[in-house]
Amino acid sequence: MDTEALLAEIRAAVLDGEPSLVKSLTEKALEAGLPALTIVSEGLTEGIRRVGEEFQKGAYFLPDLVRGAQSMEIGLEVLQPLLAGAGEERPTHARIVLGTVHGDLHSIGKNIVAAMLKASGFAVDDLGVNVPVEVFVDKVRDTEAAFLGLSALLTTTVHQQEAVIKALEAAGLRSKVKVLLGGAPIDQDWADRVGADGFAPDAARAVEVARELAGIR
Ligand code: B12
Repeated sequence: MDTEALLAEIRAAVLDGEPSLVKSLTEKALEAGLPALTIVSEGLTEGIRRVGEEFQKGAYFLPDLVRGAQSMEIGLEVLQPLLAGAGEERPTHARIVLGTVHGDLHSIGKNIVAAMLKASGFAVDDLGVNVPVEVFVDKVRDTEAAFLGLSALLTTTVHQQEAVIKALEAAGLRSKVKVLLGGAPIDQDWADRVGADGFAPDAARAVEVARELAGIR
C-alpha cells in the first residue's frame, strides 16, 4: 500500500472510531517510512477533525466523539515517543508550564504541543486538563517558568485564558512569563485582545513561536 493510501486509511479508521485498527495502521505507516509528524497531522488530526464535523452536523453523538478520541489517542501513544525524540539528550532551552484551562477536558492537542516542545528541547511541566487559574499561577511562581501555555477548546472556556492572564497580573508575575494561547477556537485576534504574548494554530507553529519569543534561532 502506498503512503497516501495508508494516511487515508488512518483518517477513515479514526472517523469510524476503531482504536485497534488505528494502532496497527499507525505502526504500518511508520514501517513504510512516514515521519511521525506527518502521520499525526495528515492522518490522525485530519480524522478527528472530521469526527468533530460529523458531531457538529448532528450525524455523530457523544459516544462517537469518545471513540474517535480514543482511536486518535492510541495512535498518538505509538507516535509520542518519536515526536518527543525519546532517548536523545537535548539541551533545555526554557521551561514551559502547560495545561488545559478549567472546565475543559480536551487533552489531545495539548499533548501534541507538549511532545513537540520537549522534542525541541523545552522542559515541559504539563498540568493536565481542567486546571484552575490559581494552579497555573502557583506553578509559574514556583518554577519561575519562562513560558505558560494555555489550551482551550470550548467557546465556554476560552475566557479562562483571559482569567489566568489577569491573575498573573494581580500576582505581579505577568512581566516574568510569556503566555502562549492555543486551541481550535483561538486566533491571533483573541490572543491580542486578552494581552497574550503569542498564539499558535498547531504544534509545529507553537514550537516556532516559543523559540522566537525565547530568542532561539
Ligand atoms: C476529541 C474531542 C472531544 C473528546 C476529547 C478527548 C481528549 N482526551 O481530548 C471528548 C469526547 C472528551 C470531548 C468532549 C466534549 N466536547 Co469535544 N471535541 C473533540 C474534537 C472532535 C477534536 C479535538 C481534538 O482533539 N482535535 C485534534 C487536536 C490535534 O487539535 P487541537 O485540539 O485543535 O490542538 C491543536 C491546536 O489547536 C494547537 N493547540 C492546542 N492547544 C494548544 C495550546 C497552546 C499553548 C498552543 C500554542 C497551541 C495549542 O496545537 C494542537 C496540535 O496541532 C473537537 C472538534 C474540533 N475540530 O476541534 C470537539 C469539540 C471541541 N468538542 C465540542 C463539544 C461541544 C464537546 C462537549 C461539550 C460535548 C458534550 N456534549 O459533552 C464535551 C466537553 C467536555 C469538556 N468539559 O471539555 C465542540 C465545541 C463547540 C464549541 N463551540 O465550544 C467541538 C468543536 C465539536 C463540534 N464541532 O461541535 N470532545
